[in-house]
Amino acid sequence: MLGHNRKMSGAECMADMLEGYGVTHVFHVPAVLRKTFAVMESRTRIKRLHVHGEKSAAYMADGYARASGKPGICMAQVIGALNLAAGLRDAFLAHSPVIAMTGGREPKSKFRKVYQEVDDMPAFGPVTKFNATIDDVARFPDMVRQAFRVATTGTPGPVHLQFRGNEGQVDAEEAEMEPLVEPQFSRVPPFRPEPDQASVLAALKVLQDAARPVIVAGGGVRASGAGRELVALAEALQIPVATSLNGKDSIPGSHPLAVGVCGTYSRESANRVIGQADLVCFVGSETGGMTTHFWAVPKIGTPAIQIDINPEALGLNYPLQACVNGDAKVTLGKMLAAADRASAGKRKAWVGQTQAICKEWYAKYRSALESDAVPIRPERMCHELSKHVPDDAIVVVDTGHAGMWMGGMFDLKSPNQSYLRSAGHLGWAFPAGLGAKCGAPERPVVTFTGDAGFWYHIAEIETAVRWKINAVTVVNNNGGGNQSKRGFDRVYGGTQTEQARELWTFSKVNFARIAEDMGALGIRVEQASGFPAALAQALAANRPAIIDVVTDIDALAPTAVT
Ligand SMILES: Cc1ncc(C[n+]2csc(CCOP(=O)(O)OP(=O)(O)O)c2C)c(N)n1
Ligand SMILES: [Mg+2]
Repeated sequence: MLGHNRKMSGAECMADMLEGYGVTHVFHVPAVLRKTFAVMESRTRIKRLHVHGEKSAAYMADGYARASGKPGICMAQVIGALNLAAGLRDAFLAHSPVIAMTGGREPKSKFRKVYQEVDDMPAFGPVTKFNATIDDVARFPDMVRQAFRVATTGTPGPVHLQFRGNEGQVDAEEAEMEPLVEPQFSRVPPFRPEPDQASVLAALKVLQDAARPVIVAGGGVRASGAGRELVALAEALQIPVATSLNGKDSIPGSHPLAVGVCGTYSRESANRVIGQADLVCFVGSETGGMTTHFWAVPKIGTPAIQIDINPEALGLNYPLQACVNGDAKVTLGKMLAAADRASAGKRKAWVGQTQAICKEWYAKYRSALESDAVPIRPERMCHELSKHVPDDAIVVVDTGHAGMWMGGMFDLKSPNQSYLRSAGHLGWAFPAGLGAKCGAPERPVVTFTGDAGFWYHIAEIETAVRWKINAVTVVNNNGGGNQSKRGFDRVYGGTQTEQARELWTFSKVNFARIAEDMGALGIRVEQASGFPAALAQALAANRPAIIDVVTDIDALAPTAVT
C-alpha cells in the first residue's frame, strides 16, 4: 500500500520487490548487489544461480522469460557489464522481457582511471527499451517498478539498471522506502489493449473478400497467448497459416491449415503458399528480413493487412489495405465473433492447393526425414523429434543450421508445446534451454544445437548439474560449423582448398563423455534408429542430459525458395 515507507536497505527493498514480482531465479556472475544476495537468502525463496559467464547469464534469463512469460533477471559487476550487454542482444531481437542489473560508477571517482571501469551505459542503448542509472538508494522502488513496467508492456523487451558502485554497493545504504510492487507487470502481457472495432471490421472484410489469403503469425501471437484464437479464426474462414520462426508454436505443424515456417530459415511449402496468395495477413509480426526472406516473400506490393500491439510496426515494410492496433488475442477474438463463416466456401480450392503444396514438400523430403544413413542425417533427427518430443515440451533451438533444420523440418504436434528459437546468436540455445527449465520446471525441455553452438557455453553443464536443471540437450555433432561451408565454397570460386576447412571445422569430440565427466547423463547416438530410446532415457533421467548425435558434415540445409 503506497505511503507506508519504512527505513530499510536497498538490498532488503530489492529482495522484497523481486519476491513480490514472483521472481524465482536470478542468474549472475559475482560480484554485484552482494548485500542483496545475502538478504535474499533470509527473506525470499529466490534461487541465486552463479553461472560461468555473463553472456550465458543473460541467455538463461532470456530462456526463463520466454518459457514463463515473466521477466528474467541477470546481473553482473561493472567489469562484466558489456558481456551481459552482448547477451541482451538476442532478447532485444526476440522481444523477450529481460531485466539486467549491473554495477556502475561512483561520482567521486569517475574519470580517474578507476580499475576495470569504462562508461557502460552507451553499450546498453541499442539492446534495451530502457537504460537507466540508480545513484540514490531511495530510487530503488520506483526504478524497479519502471523496469518491470517497460520490460512487459507494448512489445516486450530488455531493460538495464546500473547501480552506483562497481558492485552496485548502493544496495547496502538505507532510506525511507516502500517495496511496493505492481503484480500486473510481473508477466507478459500486462494489458490487452482493445482495438478500434471499426478497424477490426475493415480488416475482417478485406480478409473475407480474399480468394487466396494466408496468415503469417509472428512472435506477437505467442507473446499474447493468442494461438487458440488464431487457429479458430483460420478454421472458421478456412485460411492457411504460415508462421515466423519466433511464432512457430502459434499453430501445430500437424494442423491441416499449417503450411510451415516462412522466410529465410523456412519450409519451402510456406514460401510457395505466400508466393501464390492474393492477400497476406500479418499478425504480431514485424515483417522483418528473416520472416519475409528480405521482403521477397511476399513481394513488396502484395496486398497485405496487419495486426499489431505496436502501432509503429503497422505498414513498416508492406503498404496495407487495412490494419488493426491492439492485442492479438483480443483482436483475433473479435474477428472470430464477427466472422462470416459462409465466406469460407469460396476458399475450398485454395486450401486444397496449399495442402497439395505441403504434400509435395513431404514427398520431396521423405527420404531424408526417414534416412538411415550413417553418419546420421539432421533431417532424420528433426523427424524423430517431431515424433517423440513430449506433448507439453518446450523445444529450444539454436541458430545457423540448427535454426534452419528445425525451422523447416521439425513439426510441433500439440498446442501445449512451445518453441523458442535463437534470434541470431550462435550458442544461445544451451543456456537458454537451462533458463527455460528454471522458468517452467514442470515441463520437459529439449534443446537442439549444433556443436559450434554448444561449445560456446559448454561450461554451463556444470551449472545444470549443480542446480539440478534437468533439461535435455541434443547436439547435432558434425565436427564443425558447417553452415559456413557454402559461403566458403563461394569465395574459393566453387571448391574449397583442403586447408580452407581450418576456417570452419573443429576436432571431433565426444560430448557425451564430457557430460558424464561433469556429472550429467551423456548418451552418444551413431545410428538414427537409436535416437528415440536415447531421448526417452534422457527425459526420464533425474539429471541434465546431453545427447551427442554424430551427423554428416556434408549435410546442408535447403535454402529459401522465393
Ligand atoms: C554470435 C554468432 N557468431 C557467428 C555466427 C555465424 N554462424 C552462424 S551458424 C555458424 C556455425 C554453426 O555451427 P554449428 O552450431 O556446429 O551448426 P552446423 O552448421 O554445423 O549444423 C556460425 C559461425 C552467429 N550466428 N552468431
Ligand atoms: Mg556443427
